[in-house]
Amino acid sequence: MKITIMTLFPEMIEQCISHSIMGRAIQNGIVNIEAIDIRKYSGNKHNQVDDYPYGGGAGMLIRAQPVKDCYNAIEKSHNTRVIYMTPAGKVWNQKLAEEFSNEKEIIILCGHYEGIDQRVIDDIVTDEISIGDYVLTGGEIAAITITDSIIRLIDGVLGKKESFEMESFSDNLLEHNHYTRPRVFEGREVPEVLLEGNHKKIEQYRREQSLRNTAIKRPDLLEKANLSICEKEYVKNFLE
Ligand code: 6GU
Repeated sequence: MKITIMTLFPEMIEQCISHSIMGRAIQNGIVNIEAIDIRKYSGNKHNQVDDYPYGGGAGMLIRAQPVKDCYNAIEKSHNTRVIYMTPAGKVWNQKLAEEFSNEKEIIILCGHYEGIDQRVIDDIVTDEISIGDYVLTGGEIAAITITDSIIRLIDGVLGKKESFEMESFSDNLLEHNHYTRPRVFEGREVPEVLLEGNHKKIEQYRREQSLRNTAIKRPDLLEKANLSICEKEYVKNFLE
């Protein structure tokens, strides 16, 4: 997969993606992530990309032309999806991450200042995405967030396939708790069932933990989760 990020702060992106699992996926050639500096397409010798808003008001806007020229410079297919990072977009979730992880190419546009001239958004953007109901100073951190959530779903990026088959949100349930050595840490013991080696019992215990965690921390998820009649009864123990 190729992800191209249009931004005024390419170093921010490059720094973040060069570590850990994203860094390794790039090294291994599984994904190709490129941050392009919109400022390179300013078209003037001061490298100025912003201007005052028509109609007045606070703040500056990114002009349409540098964004369009930057977009035109990207090698792409005719149907490449273009995501604009904006708090006014659709709120990102695991389902969207799964959907986008099947794309061959994605372009992400990061805004800054008060925004971008609407005409270039109307022209090139296919999807407007937010990462939650709060305001960030720019789209870069949001772009890195969605990029991470997409590429970890691509085959070969994580070690074992099961490492994301059994994780939070995969069935609208949160994960069970995890324990490693030592058996007793500052007086807190590892649950006995995990030490006994009965895999059926362990699986059952973990399922119950997962249901319990979801009922306590994110009861809103239970509606969409796929529960048996028994499990529906079980979670009632943890709901008010
Ligand atoms: Cl995508 N951008 C900005 N600037 N703020 C946000 C956001 C995006 N998502 C939530 N807040």
